[in-house]
Amino acid sequence: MPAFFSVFQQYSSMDYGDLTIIIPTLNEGGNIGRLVRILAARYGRVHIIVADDGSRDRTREEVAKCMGTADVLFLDRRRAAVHGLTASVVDAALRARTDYIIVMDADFQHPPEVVGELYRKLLGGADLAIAVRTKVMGWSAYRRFMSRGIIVFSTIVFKLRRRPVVSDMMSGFFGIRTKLFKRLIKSRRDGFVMPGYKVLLDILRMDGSGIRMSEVPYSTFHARKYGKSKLRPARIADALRSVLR
Ligand SMILES: Nc1nc2c(ncn2[C@@H]2O[C@H](COP(=O)(O)OP(=O)(O)OP(=O)(O)O)[C@@H](O)[C@H]2O)c(=O)[nH]1
Ligand SMILES: [Mg+2]
Repeated sequence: MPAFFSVFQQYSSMDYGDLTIIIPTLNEGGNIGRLVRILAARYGRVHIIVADDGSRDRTREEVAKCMGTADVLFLDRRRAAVHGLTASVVDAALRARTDYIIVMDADFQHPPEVVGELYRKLLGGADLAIAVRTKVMGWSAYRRFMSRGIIVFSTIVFKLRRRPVVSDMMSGFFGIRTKLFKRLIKSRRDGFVMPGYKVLLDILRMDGSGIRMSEVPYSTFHARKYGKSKLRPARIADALRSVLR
């Protein structure tokens, strides 16, 4: 049998029923419906939680339209005490009933096809599987400089503190064993910078010892097709908090 055919068979026969994909959203009406449909079509029995922080556009309606074809839960955090990407992901993770979780953005900067690779790493024994950007197309020089700077800074700080480092410390696209994630949330809740958006950094900072990590490289376009960027200077301060807490 040709090699490519056996790889295809391996992928097509995989069961994703033990996986929950968490997607934090804030005004992603132009992206979320298409993303949920693509994930459901590609990953069969996968569970999806859209953790929404009070979008004022049609995000909720777009998710509702998918409910017939996808196993998707709209987690309405409009009235949550703390808003933020990390708080939303933590909230959704506590509701996951599967053994594995993958966290990804709604705006297609995280390619849906990489989800399968991350899941295979988790099934293969990784506690934490991180999608790492090898090439980002479409970034301004300023954005590239800021990203590089904070990656270098966090790597130095983590090495000095004997914390684990990965090649893309700022990744927001990763998979984790649900048990590990819930244990961290319950025992080290104050270790998460809840209004922040660097949940992976928080996890690495808290529980480095002995966790098995694996990386999946990918390249991406960083220009959004729909919707506005939520990148603000306050976010950079939150990222620094995640490095230094
Ligand atoms: N629940 C929740 N989701 C958020 C919040 N801020 C951003 N998001 C979502 O988190 C993901 C990442 O946010 P982005 O704004 O794309 O961040 P980014 O990729 O660094 O910036 P861009 O270059 O503009 O895409 C997207 O799915 C957003 O909709 C928030 O405060 N709460
Ligand atoms: Mg984005």
